[in-house]
Amino acid sequence: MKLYYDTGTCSLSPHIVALEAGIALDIERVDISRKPHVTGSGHDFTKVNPNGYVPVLELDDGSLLTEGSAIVQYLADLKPEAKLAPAAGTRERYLLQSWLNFVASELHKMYSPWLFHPEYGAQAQEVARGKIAERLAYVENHLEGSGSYLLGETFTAADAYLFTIVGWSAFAKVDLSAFPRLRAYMDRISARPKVREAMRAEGMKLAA
Ligand SMILES: N[C@@H](CCC(=O)N[C@@H](CS)C(=O)NCC(=O)O)C(=O)O
Repeated sequence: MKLYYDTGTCSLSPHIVALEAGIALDIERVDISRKPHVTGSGHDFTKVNPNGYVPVLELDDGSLLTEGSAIVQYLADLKPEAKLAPAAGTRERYLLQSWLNFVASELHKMYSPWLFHPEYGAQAQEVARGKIAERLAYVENHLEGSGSYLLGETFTAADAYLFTIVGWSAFAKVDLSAFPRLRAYMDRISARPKVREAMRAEGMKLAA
């Protein structure tokens, strides 16, 4: 299996899930800052994903799976014993999907494009930061009752995704000082050996 990724982007989430699950994964970088997008091996990335974005998972039979929320569930279901996703059909699985969708639509797409494209201007960025702060307050409140992770004491695919997106905060100038539980959650996840391994493999800077 191969994951098309770019360093520190949302594709870090499936990368973490694969390593946490013990799944051997080839990775190929796509420099999404360069247009047209070209894969590390020199191929036109739009042939892989016509939408031009990572992550994309290429399965061993050559078929392709896109959309991070689907990819992490696919990977998690390959190794149920790793408990990265509750069993399909259970109420807990719907809670996982609820969080994945929350992160995708309420956070991921609020940080990006607004905070990564200066051409939107300072006013749009401040509106986005305000909306993100509201959503992070909701997460902060949830973490008060949930335990160490979003679904309780077990790290799941939803945590890999939330960690990845909230990890953009310093770059995007999103202030986390009002969210002590969220900051402790980020520290807890960034200390996980497989999370560090994924970040190192992508060439990211690790906290001491
Ligand atoms: N809907 C997609 C969005 C993925 C996405 O936004 N990927 C960004 C990196 S975080 C990207 O590759 N952007 C490059 C582009 O759109 O050209 C998903 O949830 O997987």
